[in-house]
Order: sequence, then structure tokens, then C-alpha cells
Amino acid sequence: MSEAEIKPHAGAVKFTMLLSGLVFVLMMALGLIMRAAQGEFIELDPALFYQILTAHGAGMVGVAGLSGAAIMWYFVGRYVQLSAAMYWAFLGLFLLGVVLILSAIFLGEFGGAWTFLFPLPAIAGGAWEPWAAATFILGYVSIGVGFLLYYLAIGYPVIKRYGGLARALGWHVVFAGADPADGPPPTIIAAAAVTVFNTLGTVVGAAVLVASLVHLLVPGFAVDALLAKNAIYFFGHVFINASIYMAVIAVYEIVPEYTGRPWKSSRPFIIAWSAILLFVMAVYPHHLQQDVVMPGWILVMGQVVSYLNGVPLLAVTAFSLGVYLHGSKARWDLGLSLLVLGVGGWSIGAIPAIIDGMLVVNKVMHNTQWVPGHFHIYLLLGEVAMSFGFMAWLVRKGQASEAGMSTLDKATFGTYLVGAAGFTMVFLISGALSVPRRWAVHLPGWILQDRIGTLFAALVVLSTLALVLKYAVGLGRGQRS
Ligand code: HEM
Ligand SMILES: [Cu+2]
Repeated sequence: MSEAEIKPHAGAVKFTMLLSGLVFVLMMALGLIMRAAQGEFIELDPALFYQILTAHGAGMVGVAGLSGAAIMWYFVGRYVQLSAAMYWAFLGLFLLGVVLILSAIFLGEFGGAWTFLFPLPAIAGGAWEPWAAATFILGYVSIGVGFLLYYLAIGYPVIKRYGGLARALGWHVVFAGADPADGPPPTIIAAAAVTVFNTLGTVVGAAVLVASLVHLLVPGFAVDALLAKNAIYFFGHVFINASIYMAVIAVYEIVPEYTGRPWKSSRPFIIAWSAILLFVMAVYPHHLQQDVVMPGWILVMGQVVSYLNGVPLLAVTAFSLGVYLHGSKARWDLGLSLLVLGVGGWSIGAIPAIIDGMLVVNKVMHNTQWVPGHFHIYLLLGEVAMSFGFMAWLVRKGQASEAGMSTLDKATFGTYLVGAAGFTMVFLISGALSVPRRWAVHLPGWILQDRIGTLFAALVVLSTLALVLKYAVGLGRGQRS
């Protein structure tokens, strides 16, 4: 499909990315406020801290999903005809969900965290009314329905065009000996895999949301708390990982413009994506390793799959990226730098995640800041970096190979890198020193680290603001021919 044919989608995607960029900055500002409050730079009512924590968690996970979805839409649109109406329906439901969630938190004072862990929304101890929790849950339902429409809008034309789901995943190449050249492009393989696992994740999420909602309205309606926790973490783990797996498509599509070497659907690539499809779902019990009532084999599976989970990621994406870049004449600009940073940060962030997935470590680390430490690495230095890399590429001047990097670009990139690396390292160090996560008020001995973390966070907010401004100015100027 030619560039001209995807133009109508490009407008919707560019608008979504502008929205995402603004929400990223806004939610980062909320994060900065929380960190500054922990460090006693400012005073914050603990009730408000938990509302902000809820808004930051739900908002960030949501906008990571949104930006990832926009990226995947943009590139899948290169291969199949997509329905613009479906995209707007998705975006409309998403925004409706945002309004409901923000009302629940800031009007209804809901502070039960983005994980809405059962039965917390219903037993608020007077902190919020049941309607606030119900509104929060309805907001999630709206976003969930939006995502189901989105995956339908991608899955149906992909399956039709490539002759079935198995072929879209490239299985005829691996199992039936077809030539890899006859396989689908990397974007389609990734899109097919994400469509399968995130549809399953969203459906499981919807089921536990509805059960929680009924429980709120009819308190006599009993839900098995352990089952609900399994469902919530299956959904939460799969959803946030899907955001990165969608965003990485930008790497497959854009990096070849710089290196002049197309990203190939080799057999290892196809096998790795099928492995991801299984692992991303099988690994979720690493969130339940403190639940001693869980069957032992499930927890052991969570640990073992945690090890395996990193392999396709590193082998396929990080290693191939290195090979494609090595010895190529790629000229570095802001877009390429951020995309490469995204893959690097994602891979590095997997290491503390694997460590936390080990039962013996999890016993002592799980409710410490080690956890926000590891996931802020692969989100800030992973998904977010990829999203801003895609945005920088969208508004680049001239051909990818001609652009280069201005002094301002270098300063912005450097500040973001130092800020995000420092901010996440401080979380990891605090976690290793057993500072608990999700505490509004910190003990005197933790304040120094909190303050250092706050300063690094300020660098992240500043440089992200610069990235959004550059993108907005670039959009205003009208894009490349
Ligand atoms: C300047 C950037 C950021 C700052 C300053 C920041 C700050 C924070 C802080 C202070 C917490 C609470 C830590 C604790 O438990 O003690 C937190 C939690 C969290 N952050 Fe961020 N963050 C930033 C960026 C992001 C990004 C980019 C994402 C995702 C795309 C994200 C997702 C989350 C999530 C999911 C939580 C967990 C909420 C919970 O425990 O319920 N953050 N963040
Ligand atoms: Cu997980």
C-alpha cells in the first residue's frame, strides 16, 4: 500500500500521539508531585496522594496502551485496509473512559489504585462512596470495549488478507516449510500476536470488572478474592506488556529507513513471536508469589517463564537491532536515538523484573520500590522512548538518512536519558534497602533518596515537555513531503 493510501490514517494517528504526549507530561507531573511529597519538598494530604497514585497508574498504563495502539494502527495500515470509523470509535470510548476515571478520582475521591484489587473498591472505610468506585470501573469498561473494537478492526482484515490467524503468525513458514520470503512482514506477525493475547487479557479484565461492579451494587454477590486477583493481574500484566509489544513495531518499520536493511521475518523471528504470545500470558503469576494459597506449580511456572520471557525479547529485537545497525551508515537523529534507547531500556528493565520474579527474592522485595524501579525502566526508557521516537520520526525534516541531530535535540535526549536512568536507579536502590512502595509518608531515613529521585524526575518532566513541544511545532509546520 502506498504512502498516499495511509494518509487518512496518518491524521488520526498524529492527533492521538499529540494527545498521548500531553498526557504523558501531565501524568509525569503527577509522579513528580508524589515523589516530592515522599521527599518532603512539599506537603500533600495522604488521601490526595493515593488519588494521585491512582490517577498516575491508571493514566500512564492507559496512555501507554493508547500510544502503542496508535503506532500499531499506523503501520498495520501499510499492509491492510483499516476502517477509520472503527478507529474513531476506539478513541471516543477511550476518552469517555478517561472522563469517567478522572471524575471517579478527583470528584469521587477514589484512591484504590489502578489495580482496583478486589474487594478494596467496595471497602473504602469512608474514603470514597461506592458510586466513585463504580464510576472508576465503568471507565475501565469503556476503555476495554474500545480496545476490543480496536483489535477486531485490526484482526479481521489481517486474518482475511493473510489467509487465517496461523498464517498471519507465520506458522506456515515454521511448520510447513514455506519460504520465509512468503511469510507476512514483521509488523503483521507482531500485530497478530498482540491481537490474540491482548484480546484475551481484555476479556478476562472485563469479566472481573463486571464482577466487581455487581459486587459494589449488590454487596451480597460474592466473588472469590483469589480468582479476582488472578484475573486482575493476568489482565494488568498482559495489557501493559501489549503496549510495549505494539510500540516496538515502530522499530521494525522505521529503523530500516535509516540502515537501508529491511527487517526480515526470519524463522527465529516468527518462533520468537509465537513464544512471546505464550509467555506473556503464562508469566502473570509472578504477581502472586506472596499468595501462599496459590498452587505451588503455578508460582514455579511464574518464575521459570520469567526467565524464558526475556529470551525472545533479547534474541529477536535487541540482538537483531544490533546486527542491523552494526556497520550500517545510519545517520543518527532524534527519532532513531529514541527508538534504539527504547529497545535498550526495555531489555535492561527486563533484568530487575526477572530478579523480582524469583520466589526467594520476591519474598523480600515485592512490596518495595524495587517494583516501581523495574517497571519505570522499561516504560520510561522503553515504551515512552519508542513513542517519542515514533513522534520525532513523524515530524522529521527530509529523508530519514539526511536529518542529523541538532544541539537542542542532543540536550533533550541527554537530559531525558540521565533523568530517567537516575530516577529509576534511585527506586531500585531504595527497593534494595527495603523502602516500601505505595507509601504516602516516608520515614526520615528514606527522605534523602526521595529527594535525589525527585531531582532526576524533574529532568524527565522537563525533557519530555521539550519533546512534546518539538512534536507540536513540527506538526504545525506541516510534515515532510
Ligand atoms: C517523570 C516521570 C515519572 C515519575 C516522576 C513517576 C513517579 C512515580 C511515583 C512516585 C510512583 C509511586 C512509587 C511508590 O509506590 O512509592 C509511581 C508509580 C507508578 N508509575 Fe510512575 N512516574 C513517572 C513515569 C511513569 C511512566 C512513564 C509510567 C508508565 C508508562 C508510569 C507508571 C506508573 C505505575 C503503573 C505506577 C504504580 C502505581 C501503583 O502503585 O498503584 N510512571 N510513579
Ligand atoms: Cu508482570
